[in-house]
Amino acid sequence: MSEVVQVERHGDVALIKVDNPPVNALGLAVRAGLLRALREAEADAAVRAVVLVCAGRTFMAGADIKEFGKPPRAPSLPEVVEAIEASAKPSVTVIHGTALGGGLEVALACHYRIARADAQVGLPEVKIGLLPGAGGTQRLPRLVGVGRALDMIVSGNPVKAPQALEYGILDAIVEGDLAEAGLAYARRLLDEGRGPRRTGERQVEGDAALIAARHAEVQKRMPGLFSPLHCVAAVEAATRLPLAEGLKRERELFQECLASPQRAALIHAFFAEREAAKIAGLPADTPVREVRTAAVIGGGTMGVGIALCFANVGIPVKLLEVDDAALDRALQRARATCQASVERGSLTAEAMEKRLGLIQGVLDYAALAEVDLVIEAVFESLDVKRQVFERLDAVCKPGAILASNTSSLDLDAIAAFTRRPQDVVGLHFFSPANVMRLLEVVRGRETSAEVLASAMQLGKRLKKVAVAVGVCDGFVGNRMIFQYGRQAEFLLEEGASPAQVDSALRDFGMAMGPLAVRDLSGLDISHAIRERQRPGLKPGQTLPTVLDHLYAAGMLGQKSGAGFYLYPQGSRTPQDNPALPAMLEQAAAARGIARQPVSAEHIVERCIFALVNEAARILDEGIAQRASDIDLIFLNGYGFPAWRGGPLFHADSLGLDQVLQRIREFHQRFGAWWEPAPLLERLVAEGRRFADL
Ligand code: T1G
Repeated sequence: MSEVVQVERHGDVALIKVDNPPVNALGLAVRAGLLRALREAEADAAVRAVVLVCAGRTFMAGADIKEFGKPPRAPSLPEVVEAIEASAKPSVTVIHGTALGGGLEVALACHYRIARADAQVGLPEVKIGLLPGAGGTQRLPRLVGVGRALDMIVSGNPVKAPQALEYGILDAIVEGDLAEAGLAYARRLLDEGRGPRRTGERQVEGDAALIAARHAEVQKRMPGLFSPLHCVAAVEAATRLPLAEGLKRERELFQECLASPQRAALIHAFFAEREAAKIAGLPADTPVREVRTAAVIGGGTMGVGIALCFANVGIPVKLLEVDDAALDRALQRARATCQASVERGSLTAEAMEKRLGLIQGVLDYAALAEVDLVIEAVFESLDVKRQVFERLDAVCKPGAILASNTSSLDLDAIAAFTRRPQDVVGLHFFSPANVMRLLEVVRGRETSAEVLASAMQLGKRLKKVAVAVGVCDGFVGNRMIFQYGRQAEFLLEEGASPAQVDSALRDFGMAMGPLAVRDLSGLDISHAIRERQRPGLKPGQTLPTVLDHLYAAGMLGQKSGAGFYLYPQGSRTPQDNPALPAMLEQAAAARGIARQPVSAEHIVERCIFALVNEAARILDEGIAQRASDIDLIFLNGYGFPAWRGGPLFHADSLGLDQVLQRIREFHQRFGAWWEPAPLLERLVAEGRRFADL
């Protein structure tokens, strides 16, 4: 028997144990071992029942995602699953941790399912561009009905054991040793004379109206995504076809998803998230400082959002403001944010009070003397940051981590305001901080390995996607988005309207168009950043001037009711700004160009390739560790479509030779900003991709 699957005999019951760390993925060895163990049990007349358990921290968490895209190797998971269900001997599986994807499909083929109370079960395949391909779309509806099956399969979200018990996925919740619980359950089945109970033999009630409604909903809520609609089609097949044909249809739909470029992109994103936690030169066992208490300086939008990040995971946090009035406003904002979640039903009133109880308003820095970590979210001015960090340096205990939420200021300059630069790190949250998953962890020149490791661990604890970045203007995400936004403004002056630019990029898959984003964040902020950058411009790097016209007219975006768009009576729905065309004509005239129509394809190439070119520079400078880190930043902080894998995965998929050719053309037509990045030229010359770095 292979070591990843072992069999023990307990009287007339065969106990099959899967032991394939870290998550008991159903790789080839596990599939082959399971099938062998099943066949042996089937052939052994002395065996009357089978119990299946997993070692380690979790039940099987699915197929081995690393195998996708490679030639399939028998036995396939459907083959193993069908052998389990067809077995003439009753099988009991005991679930702990997370039974996901193929793991749950194996469990659904077992005749009885019991689980620990803290276990979860789910079919998350849709999140990686697939669908349950080993019977999940056919068996789950037979157990829980079409509606609940569609909820689980289309969302990909797991359900907790008590809910799974209520749904009929589980037969019992058990405690104690997994094997003993399974053996006792099997013993009871045998004593009661209960044999195999096959899910596949159950009928499922069709519901054409429900399926049609879900299909329409998926089309509306998940535009551009390929596999969700296939999930609906597979479940629909279960309502119409006998099991064997339904499984065949499921397999066809699964293969179509497997072949989709979206599957490759989404799996790239899955592994990128796990890769980002690995920092070159930082051993995995680097000691970390535990953050038992935190503090936030500044109760504005960001400060309150950050304070909620800590409270949401149970970390007590002090929120410091300058006076009572400001503090009251901040605490009210925190309450309003939680209240909105309560009204949405995603938070109970009791949980809200518990979280708010963890946020303590303070007015005096002395209150921060014992906290383990302080993060400031004050005004983006180096002078203001200096005042804050000098106070923190004087007050905070030795070993406290001093963090800045600055979005682009020089972290090394900030660290130099203290006598402990080794304890200073950047924690760049993205607004709204309690919602956006991305956290850029900015490593200063002096930041110690321990503080960096502590910050990365804190990021995971806050349920963020933490990506380590170096110090430069804008770090990684904002530095790239500066280029992206600049091209969007140039395109306006060249002839496009804001609506054309934004809809082209929304059609590409961006969550919001670049100009609507600028209006949301405030054109005063854009203007301040640009004025700060102006002295550093290189020869030939001209600036679009439409922003100057809007700024001069007091049009600062949503906050002033007008920017690239109009927002009448405080509406958040952009409308054409009638003052803009004249400004664009003036801007074009100043550049000596006549405005003319611009195609959506050109708009997308100018904006997306600007991201790619700047990312190549960032990689070359070592500001980001790897291309997939940059993809992760854009997937989790800037609304880049996950099904395209991120800007660099997307560039690789287009072919870097094509991308470089277009950048060279843009360099000819639009000048210095389009100087091709040397790394991009090297990769093309060597026939390599960003993924090969
Ligand atoms: N295959 C291969 N490796 C996996 C894996 C998987 N399914 N799941 C996790 N890993 C690796 C991961 O890369 C990391 O590796 C380590 O395990 C720990 O993971 C036919 C087609 C289970 C909730 O989508 O959701 O079944 O970085 O850091 O935070 O219908 O992993 O240590 O080298 O995430 O405790 C469906 C994906 C597959 C589940 C644990 N299953 N995994 O979270 O640990 S498709 C999934 C997770 C399928 C069938 C279909 C999570 C977790 P390394 P981790 P964690």
